[in-house]
Parts: sequence; structure tokens; C-alpha cells
Amino acid sequence: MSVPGSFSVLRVLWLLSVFGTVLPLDGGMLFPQESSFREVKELNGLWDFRADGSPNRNEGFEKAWYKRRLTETGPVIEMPVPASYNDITQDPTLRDFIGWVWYEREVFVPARWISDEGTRVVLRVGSAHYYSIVWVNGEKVTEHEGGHLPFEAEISSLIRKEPTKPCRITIAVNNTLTLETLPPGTIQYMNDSSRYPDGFFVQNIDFDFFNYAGIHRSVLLYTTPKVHVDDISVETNFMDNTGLVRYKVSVQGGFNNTLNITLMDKDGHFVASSTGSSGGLKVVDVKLWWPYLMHENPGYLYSMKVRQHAHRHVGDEYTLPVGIRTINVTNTQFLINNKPFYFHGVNKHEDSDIRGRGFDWPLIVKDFNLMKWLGVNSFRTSHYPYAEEILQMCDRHGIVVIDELLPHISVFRNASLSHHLVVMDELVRRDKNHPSVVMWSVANEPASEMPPAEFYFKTLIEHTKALDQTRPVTYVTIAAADMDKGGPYVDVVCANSYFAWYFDQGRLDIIPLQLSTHFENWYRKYQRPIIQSEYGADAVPGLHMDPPMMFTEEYQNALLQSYHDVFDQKRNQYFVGELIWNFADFMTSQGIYRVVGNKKGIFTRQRQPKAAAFLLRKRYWRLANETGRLLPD
Ligand code: GCB
Repeated sequence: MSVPGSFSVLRVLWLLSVFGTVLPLDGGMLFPQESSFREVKELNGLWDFRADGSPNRNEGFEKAWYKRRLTETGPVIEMPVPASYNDITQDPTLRDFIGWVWYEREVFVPARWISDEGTRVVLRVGSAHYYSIVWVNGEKVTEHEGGHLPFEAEISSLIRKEPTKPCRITIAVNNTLTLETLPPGTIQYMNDSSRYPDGFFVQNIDFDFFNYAGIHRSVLLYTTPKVHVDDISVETNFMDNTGLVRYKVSVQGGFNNTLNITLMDKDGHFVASSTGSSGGLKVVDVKLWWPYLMHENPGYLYSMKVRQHAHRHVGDEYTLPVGIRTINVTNTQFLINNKPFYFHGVNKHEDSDIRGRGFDWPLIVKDFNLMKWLGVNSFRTSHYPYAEEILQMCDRHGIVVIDELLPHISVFRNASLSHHLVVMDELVRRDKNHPSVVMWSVANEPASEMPPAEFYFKTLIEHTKALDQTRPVTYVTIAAADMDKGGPYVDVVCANSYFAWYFDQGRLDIIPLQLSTHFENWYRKYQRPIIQSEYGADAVPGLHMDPPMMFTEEYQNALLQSYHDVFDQKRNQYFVGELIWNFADFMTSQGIYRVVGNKKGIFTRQRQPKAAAFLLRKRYWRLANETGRLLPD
């Protein structure tokens, strides 16, 4: 992160055009795109599917289901991709299934992809929860751990082996969570044969959302030339009216490449150009990337075209949208383009009826429309990375994102830490170029009272800062004990609290005292800006009671109102944002605290407003006028 107002640092960087960060460049994860040199083929639709219901859930491996068509080894059903499989059928055992499920699809690969040895064919899975193994024509091509990030494998040589046959893709996905997974979970066998049948087990989890599983995002085949642009990193800055885009490009598959970089404005007009694998582009009369409601023209994106010419090979071309903006944090403020930014936003989930966590354009566009209607300028990807297409929309619309990696973690082992560092690498590698992403959140509500927690979080936060020096890092806390472990390392304090809900039930009158004490203590101790990263109350839509009682729409409104009064007192001091829990109702595991899911949404799961949505809408538009520079400076 650059130091606020430190223009001497900026000048040095400017003069040297040096790339300031240590972003991981060994192996990129660019979002697949079509260009004159690249093609994309979506494999979404109906796949053959079978859950492995054998007692040890291992029959698929014992009988090598990947070797033959899935229909040859047992019955299959049709399963849509992308979607969670849980809510697709009427079968409760599939909804609550734990273990391996098998997906298969045959696809015709265009003849040119096979005949042209200069074409590289890649199979990409946008995300599959939680552990995946992928085979092509019976040969294993990759495996991946972690439910919300993409993975891919080059399959060029494999598909050329049997050029006339359709290509059979098999993906086995396992949703079991153990002490080794992130998020962790445990499998508990119930051995009391008087109460449970043989082999009865349950999956225990420690987070408050349904453990949806399956192939959640698009499966694609895409091509690149053999010598190809593998990764691009950009970092932006500006001084007065001049912007600077520093870039780094890595090429794989061959040497003697020339790289031409051209920056174009939104209308396709030439702005600047450069050559070589790293350098800087100077932008005269720069149009900065501004958040929604902070500028009359938010989300301004340039296009950076990377054109690679390779000796004796076809060239490649990749175009990256680039927003020019800076992020800085002082003791009391969060600055975007050196102006104070106040987060008035939401926490979300990738969650809806039938699809579960499956990618769904109508839902995504509806949610953006609702966010804009509400006057939301930001959200946090609670509690896992969201689809790349969502971040691209945020870039275009100027919606600011706190990019969160994980929900609650209660296990602080060496193996978890090593894996956590790997997933953090994957997240930064995927999301580093999005101007909408303004902060990394390494986790939500870690059980920090555990002894190794401090070392764990120090390592994780320092690792993240080394990966990306341009963005602040946080982890979201709920208890003072958490803060003691991570507080010294975070750039912004993100605090969740549920006063008058999980504690002092029904006592709305205690909120002002408890909330301000909480803020004052943390500010005194850490001298960092504070965001209320979660607060809220469940409301069953249509349930009314006045004076308010818990679970009614009136209680939800009154609780939010009491929080808002305190926010308004602290807003001009060190308090820089409020994110309601939650944008919409969402599904959870079954339990006595949840009435078919968590009802803290201000919209229902079907995206209809509760009374709180109107309260929030009024507030957010007022805040936009007061804090968002809609009015002239
Ligand atoms: C939290 C968690 C969130 C829960 C929420 C609640 O602190 O971060 O995942 O859903 O509380 O409603 O209890």
C-alpha cells in the first residue's frame, strides 16, 4: 500500500516505472476470453451424475468409474452445471449427501483444435466444492482442493491421442470437510447401535451456511496459442491529471517474444503504448476509477491490449480491463483516490432457491439492480471468493469489494496454515487486477482464543501483504479476544457484533452503550479505522409485532436503527463503514436456531424486500449525499 500523500515515493516509482509489488507470476489464472487468437467453448448444461452411496463412498475409485462411461457402471441422473446438486431432486439423501459425487460429459472438440499443434487446449472449472479430481478419456489431468476458486489443466496432447472420438470429461467432487480442509469440519460416527444404524455418521461444521456442493461455476474448454500470454499484473497510480499503469506480463511456451502493450480508453481511442514484459503507461488527462455514488461517471475502465508476437509461432492477444485508482488507509480514514470513502453496503452469499451456490446470471443481475436501488456502494464476499463475473460487474459498476477468503476457522495447525497460504495465493492471483477489490479479508471470525492463532494470523497477514502491497489487509473479528491476536497486524478493524440478538435478547435499549464502548475500546487500542462488517437480526417476512419482538420485521428495523444512531456519532471520527448482515435470507444447516435458513436478510431469499430494505434504502441514499461527494467538493 502506498503511504497516503507520500508523493516523493510516487515520484520515485514514477521515474523508475518499477513494478512495486511481489505478485506471484509463476502460472497465471487469466479469465478465459475470446480474441482473434483464442476461442472459448462452454460446457454448461446437463451432465450425467451419480452420487457414490457405497458405505465407504469409495466404489467409484475401486471400480474406476472414470475409465468407462458413467452409464456403463451404474444408473445416472441428469444434473445441471453449474448448480449445487443438493436442491435439484426430491431426494433428501442427495440434499444432505456427504462424499464423492461423479459428473460426466462428452464433448466434441473442434477439428482445428486437434489438428493444429500450435493450439493449446485448456479445460477450466470455475469452481467445484470442495475437492475435485478431473479425468479426460480416463486419464487423470488434475485435482484441486478448495471450493471457490478456478482450476485448470492443459489437455492438448490427450485429445490428440484419439482425434476422432468425442472427449469424455469426468469430474469427481467430494464435499467432506475435515480438520485438514478450509473451512474445517469433522465427521462423527455414531457408534451406539441402539440409536443409530451401522455406519451412521454426521458432518459437523462450524459456519452458518449450507455446505452446498457440486460444480458451481462454468466448465470451459478454451484455447490459446502454444506461445501465450500466461499472466498480467497491473498496478495503478496518479498524480494531478496524469495516471500511471505499471504492468508485468509473463509469456509461456516459447522464447524470442515481442510484446506490444496498448492502452485504450472506453471508446477505443488510443491512450498510450509500450513494449516489453514490464513497464509503465502514462495516461494524460486520466479518468479515474470511482466507486458508484462517489462520482457521476463511476467504474471507468481502460482496456490494456497485450499483443505478443512470437518467432515462428502464431502470436497471442489478451485484453485486460484496467481501472486507475489508488487505495490508502490512515489511522482514521479509508481513502480511494485520496478521498475519504465510506462503505455503505451489504454482506452477501452466493445462494438462491434450487441452484444453491450455482452461478446464475439472472440472479446476479437482479442482485446488482437491488444493490443500486438500495444505494449500496460496496459489499464483502462473505465468506468465500465469489465468481469472477461478479467482480467484473463490480469493476464496471463501481461497486467496491472486500474480497474475503474463508469463513470461521477453528483449527490452527501447520497443515491448515500451509494450505491457507496456498489458497490466499490463488485468490490474489485471480483477483489482483480488479479495481473494485479494495481490501483482502483473510478470514471471518477465527477462533482466536486458541494458542497458535496469533502466529497463524501474523504469518497469513504478512504473507498477503507481501503478495500485494497495494491493498490493505484485514480479518473479520467478533470477539475482543480475536482482535488481541490479529489487531496489531490488520490495516482496518472489521468488527461483527450482534448486540440485542445473541446476547441480551430483546433489549434494544443496550445497543447504544455496548456498541460505542466496543468501538471506543478498539480504536483506543489499535488506532485503525473501523468498519462494522456485520450486524443484524433475523426477521421472518410478514411477522409483525409492536412494540417490537425478536423475529418480527419491526424488531429488525428497530435494531438497525439503534446501530445507525451510533454509526452516525462515530462517522466523523474513525468509523468508515457499515455492512448489513445480510443482503438476502440464505440457507443454512438444519438446527433449532434457524427457521429454514438464516433470516437476517433485508430481502427474502426470493429477493423481495422486507421493511428493513426501505429503511436501509433511505439511509444509504442519504449517506451517499453526505459522504459520497455526489455534491461538489
Ligand atoms: C456471524 C457470521 C455469519 C452468520 C451470522 C449470524 O457472525 O459471520 O456467517 O451467518 O453471524 O447470522 O449469526
